[in-house]
Parts: sequence; C-alpha cells; structure tokens
Amino acid sequence: MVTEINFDGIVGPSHNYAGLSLGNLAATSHAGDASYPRAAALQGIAKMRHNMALGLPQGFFVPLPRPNPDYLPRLGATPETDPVLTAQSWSASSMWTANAATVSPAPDSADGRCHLTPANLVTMPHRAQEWPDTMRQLALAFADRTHFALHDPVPPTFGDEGAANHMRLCEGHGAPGVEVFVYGRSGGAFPARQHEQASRAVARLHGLDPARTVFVEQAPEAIAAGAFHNDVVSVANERVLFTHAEAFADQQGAYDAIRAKFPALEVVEVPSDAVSLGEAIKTYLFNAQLLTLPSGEMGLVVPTECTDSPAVSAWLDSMVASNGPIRRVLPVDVRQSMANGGGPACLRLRVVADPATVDPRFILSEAKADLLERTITANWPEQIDMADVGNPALAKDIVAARQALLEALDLSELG
Ligand code: SUG
Repeated sequence: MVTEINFDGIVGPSHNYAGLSLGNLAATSHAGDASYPRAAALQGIAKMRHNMALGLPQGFFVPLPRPNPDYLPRLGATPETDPVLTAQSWSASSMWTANAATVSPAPDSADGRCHLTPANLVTMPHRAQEWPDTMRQLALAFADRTHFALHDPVPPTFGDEGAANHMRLCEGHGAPGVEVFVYGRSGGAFPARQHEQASRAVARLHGLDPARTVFVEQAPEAIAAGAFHNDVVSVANERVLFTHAEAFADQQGAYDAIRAKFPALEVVEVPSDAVSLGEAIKTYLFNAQLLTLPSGEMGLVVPTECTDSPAVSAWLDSMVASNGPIRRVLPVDVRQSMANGGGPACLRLRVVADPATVDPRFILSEAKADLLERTITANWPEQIDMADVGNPALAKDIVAARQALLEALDLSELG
C-alpha cells in the first residue's frame, strides 16, 4: 500500500557545534558548545519510536562517513593548520535528511515512478560534501527501478537544499498532488540557499505537470530573521498548509497561486501578533511534522521548545480548541539537534511509496530500534568539546562507531 514513510537521519557519532551555517541562528549561537552525540542520537531514536507508536511507518538513513577522509587532502589542508576546514570534514549534518533530496511521489510524475533528486547543498561547504554519499545510500534504499527514479543532483551553479523547500498538497498521499517549490532571492546579510532555477530544474526532471506545480518566493525578511529554509516557517500535509503570516514574499499571492491549482487548500496561518516571526524561528513551531494519523486526524509533532514558550503554547492550545484540521499537538525532545537548527521536520525525509518496495534494511521496527539504541549506547562518544574536533584518536573512535552501526544493520557496503 502506498503511504507516507518518514526516513529520519540517525545522528552521527561526530555531532558537534562548530557554528558552520551562517544564517542559521541556533547553530551560530551554539558555536563552541560541548555536544553530546550519544544523547543526540538517542533523542532521534526516541522520536522515531514516538511516531511508530502512533501507527506510522518509519524509515531511517545511516550517518555519512566522518571525518570525511577525502575532504582535507583534496584541499591540501591539515587538522593542525586548518581548524574550520577540519570542523567541516567532521560535520554530522547529514542527520537533517529533509535536505537529503527532493522527492516527487509516483502519482505526480509523468512516468508513474517516485522521483528523487539528491540536494547539492552548495551554499554551505560542510553540507556540499554530503550528496555523493547520500546518493549511494538512496541508490541502495530505493534500488527498485520499476518504482523509483534517482537523478543526479542539479549542477552546482544553482543551489538546491532539497525537500526543506518543497511542499505537497493532495487529497490523500496516494492521490495526485500539487507540488510547491519555495525559493529564496535574498535574505539581508544571510544567503538564500534555495535557487529558483534549481527548483525549476527538479520539477522538470521529475516530470511534473506544470498545471500541478507552483513556484513561490520565500520572504527575504524571513531569511534575514533566520529562516534559512522554508520548512522553518511553513509545513504542508494533504489539504493543509500550516504557515506563519510572514513566510512568503507575497503571502496572499502564494495562497492564491496554490489555490488556483489546488482549490481544496486549507490554510492555517499563525498571525504575527500571536507568534512573532522571531519566536516562531526560535521555537521551530513550523519545523514540525504535520502527520495524518491512522484515525484520519492530523497531528503536529513539535519540539518541546514550543510547549516551553508561553506565546507558542497559548497559540497551540487555541488551535486545538478551535475546529481546525490539526487536532493533536505531540511534543518531542530533540534538543541536541535543535541547538544546531534542526527540528523534528529537518530530521526526516518524506517518501510516499509502498514500504514493500523499499530495501527493508532501511525500515525501522521496535526490535531494530532496540538494536540501534544498544549500538549507539555502546559506541557513540558521550561528549565532544570543540577542542576535540580533529583529534586523531577520537576520529578513530568515530569511524569505528559508524562501522559498528553498519555491521549491526547489515549495511557494510556503505562502509
Ligand atoms: O544546514 N545545521 C543545518 C540545519 C539544517 C536544518 N534543516 C532544515 N531546516 N530542513 C544547516 O544549517 C549546523 C552545523 C554546524 O554549525 O556545525 C548545520 O549544518
């Protein structure tokens, strides 16, 4: 049966706070903090278990090889002399799988296959190294060519950040959808990471019908305020677009453009006087997983930062008390990821497909979650201080930890 499967990125053993992402205020404000990779990865597993317990199918991707063995040699650099490049080569940023690829489900594409394009992530050096290894993993997980088409990334001329800037509206996940691509043009002092031409290229390559495709510009003010991806200020599921009032360059124009192609659109807009743009970005209210539960009701999986905020929790209470389409609020603790600007929605890639067509090694079960927890507890470093990044002994432990995970999951070919 075709359904939505969320593939979460397992937090890698090198998780650290190097402050590498300009424009990502959480990441830059935590630069230099000690990180807790073991706790971070266990928080991620707990989130996956939480969503599985709701009756939802769950997949995962494994961390990429870090420190990336090719990164420094190809730049003629060394850990002794180049600390920033070294931190880039250690980045565990592939945990945010919303940036792994853009996915167009089979009902939307001309050839009736589910199309995936890995994101080139060229704007940030530590992220631009991800796609070749991401692609290897996608090729394995979605090897069934009768159901999946895997493209090369868009050429690096145009920055592409994947599903974080892509939304899909539909009557049900298995029905044809209208795909909305959100791009940035400018963002004050901060870069616009999703280029319009990258979005247009992905839509063409995926064989989408122009009558069911919409391109919308993100508000430059939102980028300037720290919304470095659209999924920091909007999320969609089925008929519902849940968005901040200041998400798009032309807010009403965006609603009209989507409604012209998807008349059933229901907008749940959070006004700025209820939750300011700054508070929305700080709490990651919109970096939520908006999920259709088995009952047919929609639930919003939010980070606990939202329920800690008086303004956001008051707004969420009023939303649930109203007769709106989002019926449940489900908080999860992903604080280690949040401190690097990655909430519940960043940590997952949505793929609409029949789970039976996916390599079962990437599908989670309770028993496999137990196995992941045991492997992480036994192998992931408990703490990494910034001064440890580049340390050869720690690098060895990190490589061994990932290897132990691959062996446990029978995925040694990704070694
Ligand atoms: O690309 N943080 C990530 C967070 C990605 C969030 N993803 C979505 N919004 N979908 C980024 O900015 C921080 C890494 C560091 O500073 O060490 C980082 O890469």
